Amino acid sequence: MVFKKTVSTLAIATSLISLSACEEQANNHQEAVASEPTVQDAEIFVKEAEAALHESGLALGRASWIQANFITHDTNALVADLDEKYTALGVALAGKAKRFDGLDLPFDVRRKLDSFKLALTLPAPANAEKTRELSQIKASLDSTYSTGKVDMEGKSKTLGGVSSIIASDRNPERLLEAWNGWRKVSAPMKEEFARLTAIANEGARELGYADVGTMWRPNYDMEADAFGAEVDRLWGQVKPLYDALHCHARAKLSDYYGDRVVSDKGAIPAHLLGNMWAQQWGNIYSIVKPEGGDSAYDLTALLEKNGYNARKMSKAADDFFVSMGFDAMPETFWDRSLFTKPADREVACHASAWNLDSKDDIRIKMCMNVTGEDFVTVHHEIGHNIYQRAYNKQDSLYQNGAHDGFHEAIGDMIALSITPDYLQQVGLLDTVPTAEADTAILMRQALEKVAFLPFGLMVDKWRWQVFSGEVTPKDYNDAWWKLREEYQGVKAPNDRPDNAFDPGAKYHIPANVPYMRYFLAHILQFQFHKAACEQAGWEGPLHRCSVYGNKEVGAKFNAMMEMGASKPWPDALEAFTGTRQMDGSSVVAYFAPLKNGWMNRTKTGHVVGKFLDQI
Ligand code: X8Z
Ligand code: ZN
Repeated sequence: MVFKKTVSTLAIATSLISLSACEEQANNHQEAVASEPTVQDAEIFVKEAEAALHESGLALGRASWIQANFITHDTNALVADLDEKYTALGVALAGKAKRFDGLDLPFDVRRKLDSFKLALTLPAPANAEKTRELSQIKASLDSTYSTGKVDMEGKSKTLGGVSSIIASDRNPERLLEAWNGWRKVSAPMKEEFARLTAIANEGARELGYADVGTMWRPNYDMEADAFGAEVDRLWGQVKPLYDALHCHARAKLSDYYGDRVVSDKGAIPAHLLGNMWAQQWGNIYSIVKPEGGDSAYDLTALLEKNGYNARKMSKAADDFFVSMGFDAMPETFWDRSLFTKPADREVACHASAWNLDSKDDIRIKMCMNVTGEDFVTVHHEIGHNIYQRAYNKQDSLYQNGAHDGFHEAIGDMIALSITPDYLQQVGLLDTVPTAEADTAILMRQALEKVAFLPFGLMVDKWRWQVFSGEVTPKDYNDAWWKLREEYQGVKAPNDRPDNAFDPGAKYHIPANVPYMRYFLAHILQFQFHKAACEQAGWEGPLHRCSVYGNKEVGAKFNAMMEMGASKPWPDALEAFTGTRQMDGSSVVAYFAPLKNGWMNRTKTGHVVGKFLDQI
């Protein structure tokens, strides 16, 4: 995998030359050997196929970078073209890998062969026209999202524009207008999304899977059904915490807006939670803050006060990793990354991290604002870069996360160390607040992290239902809102139009990025954080622990990351945490002072966790 945009599972790799060369080599080889393949045949196949994918990665990688930084008709067409070739190569290799299915093989050969079968996020059938159509649809959905505009108040607004209204406005009508406006952008995506689903499912079936979802789930070193049960188990561990937060936030919103806008029973209308998708609720802190809530610092205000800009925020994230013993980002990172939204062209603003040469040409692409939220996000993105560089000595097929949830958890784990002590050390905070501020600090964190959990879970619950055919296009939107209510306790603020396709208003649906990784990352980052704090000998509450400057923790973290995807993920988890299971109890432990203290004492009489119950 030469190129990898970490928001995508697969290492995108393609080139026409290497496709035909590889096919030719594979065909010649097939003719040369008897019909019964040998271990040596498998080894040769894996080596050649891995090299072909690796080499061809450069072309699509560079084209995708240019397209994401300069979206035009032509850059979209170039990416569609290269993506088509990559998909055809991936499908051909996966098909050929099947030949070795029954063979007893060395561990690495088997692991790599299996990875060919699972590598494509969206496989195409072995049909040139459909492969082309799939790549064109992908490019079209992607650019529809990234260039979407909302006509509001006589102006044409970007997602950033309507998102900042949702984040800061408190007028329910204006919030509703921004919320509905952005969903007009996704309505026209529905037909293309349905067609994409049909083609990719056909591709998955040709590779021996029931559907695309059944092909996504075995990416976690376990059977598809076992993985479904695993995420439900993890959700069961953290659900009581979410229910308590939901109950509290709903009561506060109801007090603030009045019962006519928010009832203190049932689901919360989705436009009032400070985020376009109601996935993180930190922007309504001022409404839901606990007593003494102003004793916690406001990170946005601290950054503004101290003259931070996008580069300075990125430098702070880089410095954090350096303090733990990692090399600083290379010069090219600072020269080639995109840090702020350019005024004169269309770019894909959704934040991402890239590795263009599978060595150290690592970059981020963000439309950063000076906010606490983006400060955390830039740690998230640079965390991806740190992981990419840590595993760059691995074979190309192993240059990936232990699983995709690990990749999403690295930078987030570091951001959990942005504590008052740390902020004081780097000169952002004058005095460290006393323990009296803990409830407030934890509430801010819960609004970001705990609120996210059911959203992280339901997005792919929906997609799995769509891929399996349980939900058909006519029910796309209703099924989406059913899951939103069931897991998040969030409802559409008004009737949805017949043509609505609200899932498409969330980046990862038109961009085809699997989403369960973020749910897993929100479990894993707390597991990593707790393990790191234990390694550091920390004995206080977890939300006050920072591993800033701790080189021993850095070395151990690096040892896990260096493994890349070379071993099943429980091995990587064990290397850092000493345990082989994902476990939600670290989330629960982190928030225990909030849940067991203040949140449990307030608002008795409110119905906790009964979102659908309107009584
Ligand atoms: O997509 C992202 C990252 C890029 S991998 C910015 N995240 C999810 C989202 O924005 O929905 C991070 C948190 C969840
Ligand atoms: Zn990410």
